[in-house]
Amino acid sequence: ASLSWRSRARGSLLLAACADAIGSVFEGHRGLDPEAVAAAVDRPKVPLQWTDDTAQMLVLAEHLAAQEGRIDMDALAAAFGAAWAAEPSRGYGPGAVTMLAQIAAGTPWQSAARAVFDGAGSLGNGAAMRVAPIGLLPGRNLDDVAAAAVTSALVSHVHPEGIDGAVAQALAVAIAANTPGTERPQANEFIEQITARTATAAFAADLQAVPSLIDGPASAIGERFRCDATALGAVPASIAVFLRHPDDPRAAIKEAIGLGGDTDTIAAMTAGICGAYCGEDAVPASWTAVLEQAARVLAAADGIAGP
Ligand code: R7I
Ligand code: MG
Ligand code: MG
Ligand code: MG
Repeated sequence: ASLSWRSRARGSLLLAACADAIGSVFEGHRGLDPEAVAAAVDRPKVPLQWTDDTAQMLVLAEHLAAQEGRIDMDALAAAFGAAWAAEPSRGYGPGAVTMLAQIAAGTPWQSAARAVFDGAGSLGNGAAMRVAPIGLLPGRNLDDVAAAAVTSALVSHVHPEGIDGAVAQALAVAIAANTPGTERPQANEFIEQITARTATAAFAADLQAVPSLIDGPASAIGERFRCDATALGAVPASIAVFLRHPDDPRAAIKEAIGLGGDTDTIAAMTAGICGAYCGEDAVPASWTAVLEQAARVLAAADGIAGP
């Protein structure tokens, strides 16, 4: 039977939220013990409490649902600011805190987003980590997805690499959601569809390295990419792990966390792509049962996927 769009949206948001929670225990650590990672995935710490990645992903999904798939940049920026102000201890990045505090205090996002990192704007992975809902809007072609990803990024991440991270991750989710479950995603084609729509030479080069990392050892991913809180360091690595384990979210999440570094975010982005490909039935029921605000995650998915 073919997967419904709703099942794919639910699978993506649920797995992203679960992986964020499971991966957050290891964020910032390097040289992780594979057995400790496997234990954390197979017997996670209960309840599954997610971080800023999922907090912002839910804000974006709920915004899109309320606006019938459109983005009102002023309202979206205000909603991110309000979510941070309500729960500032979700593990936000330092640039994000500076920017969201300004937005919450009434500074226009146009100046707040541009001011961080000495005026360069953030190249962090924050615009990418929250973007899955854009790849899950029904009836969009890949150019539409890329354009909406740019718009969603600009309220906080104006550096070209911060934007490219959101474009690449949104496209990965969209391509996965449009791949029939009977077909395995093909790495070269998957990457070409993304690089046709990213803007920077850095993203083109790193994404083009991904197909060579599908069959070798996982350690080669950690050697090629920084696996840190930057967009360039995290997004190509996440796509690589997905392409290695498209229909096995547990294996994908173990491998993503095992890279070390930005473990919640890389695991969440990897899992968000897996869920778009596999659908809701691939989410371990034992995880959903202990996931913080699981009903809200499901409602957010249904809100963007439609009936
Ligand atoms: O992008 P952002 O929201 O961070 C997301 C990360 C994820 O790991 C979450 O789980 C959470 O832990 O934070 O927040 P930013 O602070 O804007 O960017 C993240 C990091 O990217 C920063 O702390 C910097 O290390 C790095 N970074 C930059 N470094 C140098 N120059 C971002 N922009 C720059 C830059 O211009
Ligand atoms: Mg986080
Ligand atoms: Mg953090
Ligand atoms: Mg993180």
